[in-house]
Amino acid sequence: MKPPLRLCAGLILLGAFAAAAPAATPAPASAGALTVENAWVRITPGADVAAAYMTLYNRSARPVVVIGVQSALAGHAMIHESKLEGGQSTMRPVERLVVPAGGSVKLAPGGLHVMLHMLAHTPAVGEQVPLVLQLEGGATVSVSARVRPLAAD
Ligand SMILES: [Cu+2]
Repeated sequence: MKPPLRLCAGLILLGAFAAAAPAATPAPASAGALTVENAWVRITPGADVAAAYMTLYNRSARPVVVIGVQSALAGHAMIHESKLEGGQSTMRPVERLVVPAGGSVKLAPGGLHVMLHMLAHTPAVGEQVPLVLQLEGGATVSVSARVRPLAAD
């Protein structure tokens, strides 16, 4: 019952963000080809880990590869992918996240996410969490991800 609902919620959230764009969201970050939109963080109260989600758009004619991520808030950050295996949700690190030429990759609950470990503090709802994506070839993309309430997904 959850996957179809999640899709609907995602579309509604996108709509809400589009409507609020001029005032409430920072300008999209980009380093050449890669643009990041709708970045947000989900926290778990009392935990020293959190997950960040976003959509990566590549408007160039060549693939863009994300090879790492850092955050001033987290002692360690990496890209993970959640998968259901034998009825259990497992996570594995993603060393190279390829955003295809002219395409996009969505990091969303239940799938790809940025795992933030060793948080300096648990960020409050509404706080902006800084992230830096490291691209193959040496470029970086700075992203500001807003902490949403737990029920946001
Ligand atoms: Cu994870």
